[in-house]
Amino acid sequence: MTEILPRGSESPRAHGAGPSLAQSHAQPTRASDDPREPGGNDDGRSGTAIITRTKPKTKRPSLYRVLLLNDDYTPQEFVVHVVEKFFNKSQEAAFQIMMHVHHNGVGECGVFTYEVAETKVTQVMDFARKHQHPLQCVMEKK
Ligand code: TYC
Repeated sequence: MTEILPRGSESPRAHGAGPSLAQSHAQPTRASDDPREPGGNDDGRSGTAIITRTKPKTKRPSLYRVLLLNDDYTPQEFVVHVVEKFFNKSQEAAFQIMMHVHHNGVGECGVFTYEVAETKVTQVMDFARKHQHPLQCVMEKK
């Protein structure tokens, strides 16, 4: 993909760099950088200076925590099984997560992009309902 860039945005920043990412989509901030501006940095021949980007600009997806909520009825063993089965945790890690939820009311099973998180929530809720347990699973934006 090649796109036409506003002047001043031809050096994409690395992920996590600096506070001024917002400027990368902005119009030229100096009149002299605007090719439409008389006396600016225009090449003075075509009336238009074009800078292209060959590398696509990537955007990091938003991330979502998938949480289990405590209740008084779902058996501990069932919760451990759910965490192993849907969040690919070892029995030991799943037990720790279950106990965290049991003691704190809520706990994180994993962090995913939106559609993966939504799928996990649906899978857990369907599985709990099928086994007639009131276990609740939710997602929250990080
Ligand atoms: N509190 C439940 C019990 O004592 C166990 C439990 C843990 C339930 C975690 C839900 O997300 C949960 N049987």
